[in-house]
Amino acid sequence: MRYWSVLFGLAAVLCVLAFLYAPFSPDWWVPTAGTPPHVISTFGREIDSLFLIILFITGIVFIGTQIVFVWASYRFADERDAEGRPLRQAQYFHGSQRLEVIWTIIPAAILVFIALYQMGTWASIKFRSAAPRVPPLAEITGRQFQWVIRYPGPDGKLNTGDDLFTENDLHFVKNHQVLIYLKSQDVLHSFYLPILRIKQDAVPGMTIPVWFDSDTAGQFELVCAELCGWGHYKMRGKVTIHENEAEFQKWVDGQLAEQNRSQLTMATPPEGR
Ligand SMILES: [Cu+2]
Repeated sequence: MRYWSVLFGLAAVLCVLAFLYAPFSPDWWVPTAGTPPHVISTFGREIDSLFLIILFITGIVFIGTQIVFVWASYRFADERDAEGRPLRQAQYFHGSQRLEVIWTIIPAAILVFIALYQMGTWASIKFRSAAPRVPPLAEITGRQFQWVIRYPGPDGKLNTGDDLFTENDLHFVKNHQVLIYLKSQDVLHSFYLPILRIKQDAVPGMTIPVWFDSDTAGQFELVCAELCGWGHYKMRGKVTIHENEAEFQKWVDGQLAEQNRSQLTMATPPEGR
């Protein structure tokens, strides 16, 4: 049955074509900001280059193993003579220790290489010592099922009476280092900004700093990447990256006015009562 080897070969060719096409498709991996650039943050570029290196290594291994696989299934296909007897006798052998050592050491070496190679990127995204020394933009609390975002009010300080609250609505300014504090009120959530390649679990009882930047203004997605209950899908927020500080401040002022107005109407009893 030589046909099988042809089928396996075609499947492998299809996979490789998909690999090769992927980087040229605008939404090839996670949402992107048009083409080019695929990615709009410092960490995003580092993460994507790590991703490409791993894709390259696994791609080479895939192509190599598929070639051997297709060749073997073609070369050693079951063949019979006119009377239906096999042309070849199967042979048993015990395996090769040398080969096993080789194919254990090579993947181990590749894993060690990747582990060491990504350390710098990991440190710059996750080590608290790498956090930018800037005042926090906001405190973001995940809860079933929304992101509650608390910005400092006019006094510029978080956790004071004049803070601004929004739901699922994150704003910041492009080309600025952004620092937020991440919390959870109930269960595990995961703060995920796909366009910036930022993902961090929100853990009940912990306040976790998260930092990022963006070199492009626009509107993108903020999602929860941890199945956190029946309404998990509702934890989809909007990220607005403003062109400049003034534009951002205008938005903050508008929201603050809105917030104060609604608080006033709540505090004032309706007429005639
Ligand atoms: Cu969630």
